[in-house]
Amino acid sequence: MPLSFLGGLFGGGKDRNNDSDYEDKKRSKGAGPKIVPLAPPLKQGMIKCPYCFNVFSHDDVHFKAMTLKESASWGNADDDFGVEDDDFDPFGDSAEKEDTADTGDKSIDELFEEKEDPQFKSFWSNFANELVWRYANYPVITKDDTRMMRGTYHMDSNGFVDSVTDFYGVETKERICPHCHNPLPPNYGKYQVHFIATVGITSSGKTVYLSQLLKGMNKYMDNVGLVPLDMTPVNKQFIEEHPVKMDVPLPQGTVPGALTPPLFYVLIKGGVYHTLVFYDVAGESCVEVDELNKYGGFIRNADGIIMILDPHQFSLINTSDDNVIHPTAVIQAMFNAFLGGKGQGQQLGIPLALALSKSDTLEDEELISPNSNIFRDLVYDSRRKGFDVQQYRNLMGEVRKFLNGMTEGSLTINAINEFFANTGLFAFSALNCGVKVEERMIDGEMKKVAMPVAHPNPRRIEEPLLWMLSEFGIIPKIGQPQR
Ligand SMILES: Nc1nc2c(ncn2[C@@H]2O[C@H](COP(=O)(O)OP(=O)(O)OP(=O)(O)O)[C@@H](O)[C@H]2O)c(=O)[nH]1
Ligand SMILES: [Mg+2]
Ligand SMILES: [Zn+2]
Repeated sequence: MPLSFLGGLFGGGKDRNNDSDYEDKKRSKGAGPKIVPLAPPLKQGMIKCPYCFNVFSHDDVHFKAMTLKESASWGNADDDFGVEDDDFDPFGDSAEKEDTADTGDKSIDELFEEKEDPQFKSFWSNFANELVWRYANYPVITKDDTRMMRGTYHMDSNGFVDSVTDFYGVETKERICPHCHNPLPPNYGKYQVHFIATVGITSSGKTVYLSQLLKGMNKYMDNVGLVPLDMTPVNKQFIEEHPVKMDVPLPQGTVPGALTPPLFYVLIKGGVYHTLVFYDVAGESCVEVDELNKYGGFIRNADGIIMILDPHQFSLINTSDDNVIHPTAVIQAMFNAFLGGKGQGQQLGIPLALALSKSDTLEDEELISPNSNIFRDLVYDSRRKGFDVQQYRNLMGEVRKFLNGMTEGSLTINAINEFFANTGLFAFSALNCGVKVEERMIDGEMKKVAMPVAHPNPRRIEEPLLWMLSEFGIIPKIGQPQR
C-alpha cells in the first residue's frame, strides 16, 4: 500500500554533511579522510527496531494478542502468570484483557495460551536484565497466521498499520518487532526516527544527565519552538528510578551488562513530527571489547552521539598509573564499533557532541575564568527560536581552551577530530550544586552515596541536544539574540 499520505508527517531532513564556520570540526579537503556518509532516512512506512535495529515494513509488524486462554500447564483460570493487573505496562495502549467466549475450538484456544516468547527471550539473554513487560508472554499474532485474527491488519487514517482484531473479536494495539518481539511504542516508526546514544566511562554522569534532561524536556523544547510528547510512561519511570533531588541519594551506577530501555519522544513543529530515541549505555559497555559486541548496535545505529566526560577524569589520569580509561579509548572504541576496525582513512559523518559534565566542580579551576560562559545559563530569545550559534561559539572556544591546556584534553580533541567530521564541544552541570557523600545501608550493604546539598538546578544541560537537533534539521540555527 502506498504511504504517500504519510508525507507531511516526516521531517524534511536536511543534508547533515553541510559545513559551517563555527563548529569545532576538521575540514576534509583534497586527500583528507573520506567521510562515512550518514545513513539515508528510511523510506516511508519502513521501521527500524529500536532494540535489534532490523528494518521492516510497517505492515510486517507482529502483535501481542490481548486474549489469553487457560493452559493446563500454566495453572488455574485466575492465574495471570505472575503478572498483576496493576503491573506496569511500559508501552500500554491496549484494550484490557477480556474474558472471551469459549469457542470450543481447542486448537485455536491453544494458540492463545500464554507461553514464553523465544524471540523476546533470546534478545534479552544477551543482557543482565530483561524488560519488565506485562505482555512479554502473551500470544503473538502475525499476518501469516490468519487463524488468529479477524480480517486483516487495521491501518490508521495515515495508512499506517496500528492494530488487529484477534479471532475472539478483541482488538490489540500492542505492536512488536517481528525479529526480536520487543514492544514498539504507539506511532513508533511513523515519523522519522533519530537515535541518540549517550556514552562515556563509568561515573562520567550519563544517567544523572539524562534524568535531568528528561525532567526539563518540556521547558527545553518549548524554548526552541518544539512541542514534545512522551511516547511511553518509560520516560517518567526513568526519572523516578534515577532521582536527582536535594538530600536524596543520586543513582548508583548503571548495572554493567544491563540494557536500560530506550527513552522515546515525539517532537512536533509546524505539523512535522520526529521521533527521538535516547539510550543510556553503561560505562563499561563503551570500551570493553566483549561488551561492545553486545552494545555495538546501539552505537553503530546512532544518528548522533553525546559523549560525556567528567573533567576530573583528566586529573585522575595524571595522578594514577593503573587501569584508568583514557577518553581517547572511548572515542576509538566508538569509531571501531561503527566501522568494525576497517576505519583507516575514514571519518564518521554523524554529529558527536563532546560534553564536559559536572561543570560546577570547575568553579575553582585556574584554567577557567570565573566569568566564563561555562558558568552561565543559556539565554533564549522568544522571537527567534532555535539553536543559538553565537552563545555556543563563545562556550565552545572556552571549552576548547580548557581542554587544550592539558595533554589528555588536547589528545581528546585531536582524537574526536581525527575520527568524526562533525563535532561540537559543550560543558554542563546536571546539578549545579554541591554534593555530600555519606555511608548508607543499601540492600544489606554499607555503600557510599552522593546527595545534592541543595535543589539541583541544571546549567546548559540542553545545549548538546539542541545542537544535535539543529544538525538533524529539526530546529534552525540562529545568530546572536537581541538582549
Ligand atoms: N558535582 C556534580 N556531580 C555530578 C554531576 N552529575 C553527576 N555527578 C556525580 O557523578 C556520579 C555518577 O553519575 P552517573 O550519572 O551515575 O554516572 P554514569 O555515567 O551513568 O555512570 P555508569 O552508570 O556507571 O556508567 C553521581 O552519583 C554524582 O555523584 C554534576 O552535574 N555535578
Ligand atoms: Mg549510568
Ligand atoms: Zn527488534
